[in-house]
Amino acid sequence: MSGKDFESFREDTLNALGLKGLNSGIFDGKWKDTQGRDVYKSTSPVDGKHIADLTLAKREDFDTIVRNSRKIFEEWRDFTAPKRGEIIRSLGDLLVKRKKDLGALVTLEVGKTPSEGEGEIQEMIDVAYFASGLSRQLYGLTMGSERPYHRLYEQWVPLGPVGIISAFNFPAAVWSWNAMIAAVAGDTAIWKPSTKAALTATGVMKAVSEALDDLGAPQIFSLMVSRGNDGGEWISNEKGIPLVSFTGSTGTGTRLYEKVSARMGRSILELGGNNAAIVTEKSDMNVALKGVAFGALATAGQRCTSTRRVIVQDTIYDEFVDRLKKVYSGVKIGNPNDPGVLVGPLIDRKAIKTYLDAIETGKNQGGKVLYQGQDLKIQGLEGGNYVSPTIMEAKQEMPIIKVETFGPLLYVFKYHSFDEALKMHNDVPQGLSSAIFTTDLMEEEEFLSARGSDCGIANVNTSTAGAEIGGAFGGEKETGYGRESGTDSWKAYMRRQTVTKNFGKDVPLSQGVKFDV
Ligand code: UN1
Repeated sequence: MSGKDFESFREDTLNALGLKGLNSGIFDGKWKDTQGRDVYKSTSPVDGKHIADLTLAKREDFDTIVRNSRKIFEEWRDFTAPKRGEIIRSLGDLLVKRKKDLGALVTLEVGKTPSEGEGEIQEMIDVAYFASGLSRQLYGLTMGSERPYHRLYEQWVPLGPVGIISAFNFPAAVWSWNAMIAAVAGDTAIWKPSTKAALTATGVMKAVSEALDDLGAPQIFSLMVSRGNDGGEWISNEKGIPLVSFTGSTGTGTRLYEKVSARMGRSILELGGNNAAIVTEKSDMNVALKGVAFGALATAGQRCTSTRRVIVQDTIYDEFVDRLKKVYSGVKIGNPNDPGVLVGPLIDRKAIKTYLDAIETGKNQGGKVLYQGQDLKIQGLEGGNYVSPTIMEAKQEMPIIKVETFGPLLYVFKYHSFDEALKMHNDVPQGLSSAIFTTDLMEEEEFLSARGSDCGIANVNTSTAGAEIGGAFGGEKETGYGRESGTDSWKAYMRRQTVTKNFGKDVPLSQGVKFDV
């Protein structure tokens, strides 16, 4: 696809979603005026060109959003949970119809391949249907009371407006992990997206708000595109937002956590990952190569779940590295819309600098480059942010390997004993995702035992990346706190209430306490 073709793709995508020119980035039940507000200029990493403009929220916009969100919450919590589920299921149906257009917007603004862009909208659809099913399964437990004529049980009650702060790399899916579950739980949601993906957020919000209108449902979701850390600060300090779900860096997440906790709010934190795959001599090497290549290269290595380290048994090390290099040399990099391209651009120029700096630092710390990554210029898309991927032979003592670099930089380590591999695997501050490639039951079970992977996600013979929405998603250590999306993550979006009912004629006390009046 030439630069010119990409221009028509951009026009078609923006027209299909009604996003051309200046758009409001602030939705509080209605789209706010674009007049007299500061503007954020969105550009595409594919060709570096301007896409559209968005208005930025002011403090008073935030205050209105919180007020409205609270008002809508008071209405929404009175809908029965199955009714809420029905509405969210209909939203899923709508997203099926908009999958192509919204997927194209992800490609345009973030540079994912169409398959990955549409995959992200599919992730939204999946979680909408999952949440709809959950709406009839928000179970509380019933216990036998120790007192006669008493009933004792737990129930789950809606929490209030939930703050969702999302990163650029999953600009639509991660919002829906939180928003769809929050909605069936009876909450409303206030979304502050990364400005780097704010147009996708605006497109999603347009589609979703129109659907809610069509369904005659309340506008339970709001959007606040804001400058830099503004929105994050406002949300962290706002007592009216009892839960904040944050995706982003460990540094920002830690500061947010402190502020939210100081006001007794709750947080879900999905912070940095530094995910490793262990490849043993008992692995099926074809499977391992595919799994590692997908993990390291998909989304140009800009997933929280990207494979950043591969720990290979010494007996197969040379063969594995040789074959991995061959796989890398066959991977097409460039315009994500071009057929066969698997690696698109990094998000911005700053990301390229961070990536290239990490390679230099790695070399200075004793790393040996086995496959050299560099800044790439793609013909017709000279303003785009392309790099080729890197494979670096690394040692555990190199400080850089403990840092998450958002880009296609893969460190390779050699191990001798399985114990050593596990030790290397866990010897980083982060704990999001992990994988082992082996056909040996003992190795697999060791990896999944208490002394095995210390991550929130542990995979066998599949990549660290590419989780399904049905499993709870989240990590340990510096990756943060809490789980999103699957199984019982919904509990974080509700408050638990323990209920004791007496239907007798006396007031017997627990623990046998006597208090006769
Ligand atoms: C993220 O990078 O923040 O597991 C989320 C995956 C995707 C989600 C990644 N389903 O790779």
